[in-house]
Amino acid sequence: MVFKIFKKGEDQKRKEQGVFSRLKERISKSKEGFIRQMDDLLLGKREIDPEVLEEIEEILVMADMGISTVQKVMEGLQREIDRGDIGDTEALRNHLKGKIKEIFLESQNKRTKEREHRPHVIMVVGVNGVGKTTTIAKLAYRLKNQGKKVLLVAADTFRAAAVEQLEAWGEKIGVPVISQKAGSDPSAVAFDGMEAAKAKDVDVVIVDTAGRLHTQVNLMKELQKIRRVMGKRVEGAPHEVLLVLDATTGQNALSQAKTFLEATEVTGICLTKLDGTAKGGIVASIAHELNIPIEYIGIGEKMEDLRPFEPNEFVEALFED
Ligand SMILES: Nc1nc2c(ncn2[C@@H]2O[C@H](COP(=O)(O)OP(=O)(O)O)[C@@H](O)[C@H]2O)c(=O)[nH]1
Ligand SMILES: [Mg+2]
Repeated sequence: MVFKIFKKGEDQKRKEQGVFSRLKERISKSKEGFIRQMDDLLLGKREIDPEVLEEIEEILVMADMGISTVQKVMEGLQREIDRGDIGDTEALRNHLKGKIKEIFLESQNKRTKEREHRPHVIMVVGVNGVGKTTTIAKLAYRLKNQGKKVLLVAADTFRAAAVEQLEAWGEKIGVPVISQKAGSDPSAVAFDGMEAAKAKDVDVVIVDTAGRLHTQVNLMKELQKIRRVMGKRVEGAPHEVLLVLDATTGQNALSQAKTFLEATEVTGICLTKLDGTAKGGIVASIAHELNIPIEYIGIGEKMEDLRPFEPNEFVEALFED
């Protein structure tokens, strides 16, 4: 048996450091918003008293981590304190970091691993304005750079602007877009999209959908119809359903998510606009309460600003100075 040792090249290392520092910079609002507060609280204190714990709990709730998630984190910490595992405030900070990572890891193991279907169909859902179309463009850009053949499908046919927006992105990043005129049946566009995907032999198809149906029943019917049409043309499609949520809407994002979860099956979450909020605790709240993996995070409006969500990296970026 031959063992190979893969050493990371200097270039690769530098690139990773660059990526990490950009993440840190982009989520600095959250860092200032709540990690700094916690550090100020712990500064100069060595003893862990009930008041310190209460204040940490409050800071986490204020950062939109959600009561039930905060409770889970605090209970875990309390157990470790009782066992004598946490001696001082520095250890407390480290254990808190660990507890937050644990919350993520529980939901992340259900993550979409391999895109083995060809074409692999990703349906993107979410309320209007959360960043669906932009996320689709960013994702297509990412996949294209990985050498994948990508096709976009403009099944948000409610407004002409929505179709045009996707077409404009497609042109900019050099990825074809299947569309019909505004007002047409989204399922018909989805149908065309599947046919084109097979004809063009693409690797990944990403389908944009409308998030502004008047009632829950309408939403459910529409999404089911699109799914059915796609499933008939491409076996197993959609293979992934990505729910896009806007981090700046805080706990509202959670109630939106619940509405969508009732309307359709969701395999993963993309949480956008993390650069625009000081309450990054929402990431943990979503991971814990929905128990659906967070696949991607959006940290800006540039094409590079969509990242696969890596819990360790994210928590380190949040806690590191
Ligand atoms: N700052 C920031 N803005 C974003 C992000 N993702 C999307 N946006 C912006 O959110 C707005 C709505 O996005 P759009 O894709 O049209 O949302 P849709 O209605 O869900 O398709 C646009 O101005 C985007 O540039 C992000 O990660 N960070
Ligand atoms: Mg859109």
